[in-house]
Amino acid sequence: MAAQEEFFTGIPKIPYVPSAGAGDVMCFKHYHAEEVLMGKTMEDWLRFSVCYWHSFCGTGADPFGSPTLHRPWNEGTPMEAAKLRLRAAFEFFTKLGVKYYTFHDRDMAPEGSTLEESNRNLDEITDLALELQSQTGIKVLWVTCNLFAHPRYMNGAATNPDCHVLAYAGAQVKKGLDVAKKLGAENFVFWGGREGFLSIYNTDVAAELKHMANFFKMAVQYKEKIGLKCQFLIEPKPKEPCKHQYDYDAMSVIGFLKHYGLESHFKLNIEPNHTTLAGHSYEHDVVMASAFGMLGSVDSNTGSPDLGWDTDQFPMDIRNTTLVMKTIVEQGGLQPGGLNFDAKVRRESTDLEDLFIAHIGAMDAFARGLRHAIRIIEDGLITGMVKERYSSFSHGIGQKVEEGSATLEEMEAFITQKGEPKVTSGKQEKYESIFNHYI
Ligand code: XUL
Ligand code: CO
Repeated sequence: MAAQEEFFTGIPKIPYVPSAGAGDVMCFKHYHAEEVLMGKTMEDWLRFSVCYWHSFCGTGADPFGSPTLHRPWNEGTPMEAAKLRLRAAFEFFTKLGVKYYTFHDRDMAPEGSTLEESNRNLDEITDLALELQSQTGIKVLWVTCNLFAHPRYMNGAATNPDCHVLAYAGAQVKKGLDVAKKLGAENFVFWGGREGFLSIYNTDVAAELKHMANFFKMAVQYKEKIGLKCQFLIEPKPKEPCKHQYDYDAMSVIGFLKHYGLESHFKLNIEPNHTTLAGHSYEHDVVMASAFGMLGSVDSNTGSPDLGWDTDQFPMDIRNTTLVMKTIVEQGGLQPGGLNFDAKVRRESTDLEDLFIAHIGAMDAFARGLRHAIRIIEDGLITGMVKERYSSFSHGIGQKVEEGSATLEEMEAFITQKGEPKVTSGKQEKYESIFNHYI
């Protein structure tokens, strides 16, 4: 196949057609990249990114069946296919109008039989990535190292009981950080799929957590040494592939980072399908991470709450996207993070155009979420009601609690004087009705 060949023939650059009918799914009806809302373009609020592994390496294989997605870029030797895949990906990003992409080291270039060979493969493919980036202006939202697929990592990478394996992971991350610098990645993600345990009987949890923290400290040190400017992110997930993963959810990761003094070097990459696997509602970890000033990026996908595993579906639910965008707008945006579609088309969605339809639908779902969130925020009704609900903390004894200067003796004196508090309605249904008005 010639290098300049088109992979998505017959598909033009996706236009914005707000008047398009319900059946026209190959255009944006809500996402208008350059439209300015609350002082920022939609493109800057949303910072969409396409992920490489699902969209360009995914085959549709599952534990019960063979590949169903036969892609025209999977031809030739692994290195030839890696180059075709990269060209196909850049054609896709350009036609879709997305400025960012994300990848694991091993989905961009095949793993060799030694670290040196893997690194050479990565050098060769990232040379081409750099060329395509400068031709198109498309950038890397984040890079990550795959520290979970190779058999050597079956008992963990940074938490492996054998330091020889931890060292391999360290060497791999060193190269990953070099690649991040070479390609100007804006973030670097750590997702600890094998950092956890399957049996507590054979596991020294305290040792493993300390090793993981020290591993992160080595990464911070090397990042500073090479002058890499990107934001480090940890992606929580409670389970799968491990029975229990240490980065269980946003609060576990925040607690871990603070315990080991790493909180100023990391933020969180929240994936809502992981949040729901942890037993929380869709928006929970986005809200919690943001409350601590640690929401760095979002792996925008969804699960099926009626299933117990990570289905990585494209996010299409407007209520969910509205709640996520409300948090993002309230914190002033996600930069240098973004909304990365860590999502895969279904095994049964076998047409090449399904890749476009999925991304367009999800981008429109987030664009609608953004428009709704901005109406909610600009109207100020819900914000005003919440503010009023906490108004007792703006003066008197409440203000002292707010500032952290109150004592239990003062609480007692206050109650002795004021007696029993009045019950106040939480008005949940009123809030829900008002929220529904905007979507
Ligand atoms: C796994 C997952 C990963 C990370 C990057 O559930 O979400 O793809 O986003 O390793
Ligand atoms: Co993810």
